[in-house]
Amino acid sequence: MKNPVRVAVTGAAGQISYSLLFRIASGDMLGKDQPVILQLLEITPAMDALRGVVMELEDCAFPLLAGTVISDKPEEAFADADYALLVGARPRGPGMERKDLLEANAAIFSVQGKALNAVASRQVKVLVVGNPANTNALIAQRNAPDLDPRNFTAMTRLDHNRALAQLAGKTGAATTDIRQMIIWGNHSATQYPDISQASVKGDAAAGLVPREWYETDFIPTVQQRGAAIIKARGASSAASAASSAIDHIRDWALGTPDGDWVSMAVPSDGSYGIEEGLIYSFPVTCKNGDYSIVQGLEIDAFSRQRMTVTEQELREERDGVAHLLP
Ligand code: NAX
Repeated sequence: MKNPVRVAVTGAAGQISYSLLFRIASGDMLGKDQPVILQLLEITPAMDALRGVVMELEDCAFPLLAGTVISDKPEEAFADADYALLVGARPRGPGMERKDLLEANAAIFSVQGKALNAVASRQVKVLVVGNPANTNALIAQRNAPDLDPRNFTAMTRLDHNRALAQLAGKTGAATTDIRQMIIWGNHSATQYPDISQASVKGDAAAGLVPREWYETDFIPTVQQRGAAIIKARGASSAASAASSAIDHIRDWALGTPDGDWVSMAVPSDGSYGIEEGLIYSFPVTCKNGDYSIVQGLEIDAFSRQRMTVTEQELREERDGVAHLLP
């Protein structure tokens, strides 16, 4: 058996974590041969609820769960963390403007970025799930100057998986028949789900579905899926978000399959003309615990326009919290 790794999760008493923690502890994320120590962060008023979650984790008697730490202090929860899944965030309250939401979260993620910088493993892999995920990841990254910026990512894998499900449904295929889906940009309604590179059982996806369906049904359905779930369920996506977080870290740590890629929001290196430093979702391949942005894809005018819209939104979010960035 391998030595245990430390996995920090914030917002650990929330609804995504209620699904996520059990999947991590059962080995779905890092493999059935990898013991884990969970290091769980919550705000002080949620510590009792968190103790209840830990009781349930104990009661599962997971063979791979080598320990559990709970804390309301980021420096304790992130100590020597190999992975940090930043799920907790400030939700939008009544009367709260987008700007207020950005600022409230900037405060949380600057504190957490500093704590990661101080105490986490120097190789820590960070996934931000809490919204606005891309900009929260940017804030955490900028507050962690001693860590490699490439180790800060945000989650667009749920959008990627939603896109796979929509295309599979339309073409009567299985999601596993689809390769090379892309989500570009922000995890928000401006994201651009792009099927121009995708194939279904080896055939170009764009040739299998009507263009009109793609533009007026597929793209808005994927963009608005989160809102549709809130409307139907009365609560935001939780199990699917947890499942996608598992997928994101698993593929980053253990690699993507040959001939395919996944979508991850990562610091732009200027690829495809996207402003350097923005946390922007790209197609990536992963190997040996590292990712590379897929290069050389042809971008037509339709795609370029949508990629720019979502880039512009990320610029505006960043500029909205510029006074809080070091
Ligand atoms: P919940 O409100 O159920 O849970 C959030 C938890 O975070 C709460 O228990 C809260 O006490 C805790 N928390 C708040 N501030 C904290 C802090 N400073 N440190 C530690 N913990 C803190 O929300 P849940 O449904 O679990 O969603 C969590 C976040 O994921 C939200 O921001 C949500 O918008 C976001 N999502 C992101 C998705 C993505 O694809 N990137 C999809 C799903 C989800 O909407």
